[in-house]
Amino acid sequence: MKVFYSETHRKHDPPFELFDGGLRVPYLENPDRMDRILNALGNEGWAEIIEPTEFGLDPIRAVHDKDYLDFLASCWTEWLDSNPKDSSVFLPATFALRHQPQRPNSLLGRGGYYIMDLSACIVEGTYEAALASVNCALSAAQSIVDGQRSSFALCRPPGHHAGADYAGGYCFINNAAVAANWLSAQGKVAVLDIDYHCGNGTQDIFYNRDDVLTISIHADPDFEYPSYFGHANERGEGRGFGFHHNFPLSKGTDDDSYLETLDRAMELIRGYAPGYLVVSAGMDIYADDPLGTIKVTTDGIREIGKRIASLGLPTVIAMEGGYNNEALGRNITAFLGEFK
Ligand code: SP5
Ligand code: ZN
Repeated sequence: MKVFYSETHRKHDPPFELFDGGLRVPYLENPDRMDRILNALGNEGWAEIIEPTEFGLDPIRAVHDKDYLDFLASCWTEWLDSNPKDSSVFLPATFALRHQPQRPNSLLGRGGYYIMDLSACIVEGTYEAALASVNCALSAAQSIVDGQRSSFALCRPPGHHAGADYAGGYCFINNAAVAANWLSAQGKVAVLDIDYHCGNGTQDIFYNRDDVLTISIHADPDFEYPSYFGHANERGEGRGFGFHHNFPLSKGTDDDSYLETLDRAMELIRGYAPGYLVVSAGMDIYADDPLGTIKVTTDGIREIGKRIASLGLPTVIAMEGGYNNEALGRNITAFLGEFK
């Protein structure tokens, strides 16, 4: 299996994020995650690690707002120019609420306008890393159009919380959405998001579209991040109505009940009959994930892979979350091994 991966992710290495109550904790979405996965893939023998192709900004601009991308590009130098007392990361201190705010000019104002929470820390190399990450997803998409059955985009930073004009949840550019939108020029696309958290950015980006079916299986937003998206009654809008589905799960969901939900999601994909599938593959569904509350085992993850692979669709698998670094390698190889 082709695995698209760039070392550039190492330039995005924020020293901390802020948890509930403002606790500074070491950044969970860290470069070591990739090392664990690369190590495990190296031991398998079927993974061919490939540098991504540079696709330029056009396919990214087709999904993301230009002003938002400009903000990501210039944020760090503007931050340093503002002589902050502590320049270790850029994070906003205010957040734009529901009332259609006007876009402010100040850097901190734009931060609160474009960033959803206190995990999407921007450092010097964030934009460059996010571009390399989305190029991995686009390269994987290109490879399946060229005839690969399935390819893995080993994306870091992840993407599924990033909307057309906002960052959040460790995500800046929505890798899976950019790949899905790029593939949609070739035929109908389904996006299946199995990360533990609702793929709110992907949901948002395709909410009004019927040419990309989006499905997310995740912890119920009634108790879990991202809180404001991911309820079962969010079904799409306009011509997109009926083309988005959320499957909220309760705490403690085990393999059997996860797989029952997956089967329902897969029935919807079969009914839609897409030409391509993009899987947002977060491994934070794992029982011992530090951010998770559900109880899917490594064997469960293998079975999830097997069932998704049985759809027989040309598939891009894009890396999303998963924060038990020690288990990340074996969980990803269990999942991907069913597609190889
Ligand atoms: C891509 C991805 O998986 N992003 C997830 C971002 C989730 N951030 C939520 C942080 C919530 C902090 N709560 C800590 C409770 C730890 N027990
Ligand atoms: Zn997640």
